[in-house]
Amino acid sequence: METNAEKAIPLGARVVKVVGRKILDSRGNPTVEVDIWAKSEDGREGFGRAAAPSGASRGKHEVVAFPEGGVEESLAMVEELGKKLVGTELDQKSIDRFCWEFDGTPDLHRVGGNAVVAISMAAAKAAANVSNLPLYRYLGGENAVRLPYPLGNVLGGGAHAGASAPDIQEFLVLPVGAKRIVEAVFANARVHRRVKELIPAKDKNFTGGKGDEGAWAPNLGNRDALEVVSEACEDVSDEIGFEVRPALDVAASSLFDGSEGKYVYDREGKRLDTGEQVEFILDLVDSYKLAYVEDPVQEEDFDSFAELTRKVGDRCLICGDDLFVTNPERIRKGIEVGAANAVLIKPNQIGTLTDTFEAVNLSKGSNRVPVMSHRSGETPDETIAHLAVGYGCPIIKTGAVGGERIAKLNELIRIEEELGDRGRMGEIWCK
Ligand code: 2PG
Ligand code: MG
Repeated sequence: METNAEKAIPLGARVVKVVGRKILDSRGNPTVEVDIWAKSEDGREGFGRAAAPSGASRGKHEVVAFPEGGVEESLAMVEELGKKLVGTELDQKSIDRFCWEFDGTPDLHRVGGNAVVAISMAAAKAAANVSNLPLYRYLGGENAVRLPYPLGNVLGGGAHAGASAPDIQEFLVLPVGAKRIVEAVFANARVHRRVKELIPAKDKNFTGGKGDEGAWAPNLGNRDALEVVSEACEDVSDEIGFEVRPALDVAASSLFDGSEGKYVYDREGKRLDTGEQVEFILDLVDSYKLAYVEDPVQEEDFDSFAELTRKVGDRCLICGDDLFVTNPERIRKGIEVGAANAVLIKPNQIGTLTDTFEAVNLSKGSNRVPVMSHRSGETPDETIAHLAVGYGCPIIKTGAVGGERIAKLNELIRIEEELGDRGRMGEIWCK
């Protein structure tokens, strides 16, 4: 599939101005926002603004978010790069290629991946704006009518919360039975609320604390946390009349101690070797009817990903985040060995929309579900909602509550409204 941006529809538009600025992310850290103005030959003006998110549990093979001098140095590079872009054609591939060439490093550490992704996304939004189309429609054309199922984080630990929270990073929910995005989004919010009501039975001192993504961060072990989330899913499924299933992001690279080759569960005082880790995950998948497990093993272990996919891939999505880092080369390697049946898509892991789109297409072409995703540090930027619809990703992982998370969810509700009768949910097969 080619997108309009890929086909480089001759907009006859050129970049007029590029401005970068430092803004706050949801953790209170600085990140980069970029504005791009453009104008077509017949005088149509366009504007695009995009901000980059930041991860806390970053994959080893991601591009580098900021240069050594941090956001300030990145912004100085954006100023220089932006001047060179002025007057050039507003064509996604050329702009993305130019960013790579200007940076000149294999991991974008000179300009910073976050600045590059903000430029790339702002360029797409400016082009959509010149074309007078919403971004999802500009990217995906007439066929962009499928809404993604929202995968929402309701309870969390790991690198996103304090030491007494669970070792597993994210306990998520996927409303697999929803017929509309608006139902799906409210189902997740309802589970989030129900989880809060259920926690005190297991954690008497729970004060309502949350982690980075708005998920509750109680003093609970992994199994207790899963009991709570799965009970909340059952309660809410009964109330609303369609199924919501539990899911996990184990973020296993954060647990892995490479020197010992063991997965260290600090809170529970457990150390598992690779075989035991795989057994542990297999048991959780069937005990809790998990719909999705992300990063069940560490980022270099393609073989264990393949083993898990072989064993439970018919009933559960096994998704690679740190494993693939949205990198086409690593996805190709995964395809060769049969690792994973879903691929997390985080544009800032790879730097540009051109690379992101290639990652999505490789995933789809190999029957892997592309899952568009936020980062733990976010802004109210809503671009990934459009990318999910425009690129036809059947799932979007973007939290359940919180301003920077609902910015994406509410945008999806608006897109669904705009699509009217043509809108449908995407196809996932872990139902
Ligand atoms: C993840 C993400 C998002 P981070 O591991 O999938 O939930 O976390 O952005 O910290 O990498
Ligand atoms: Mg992850």
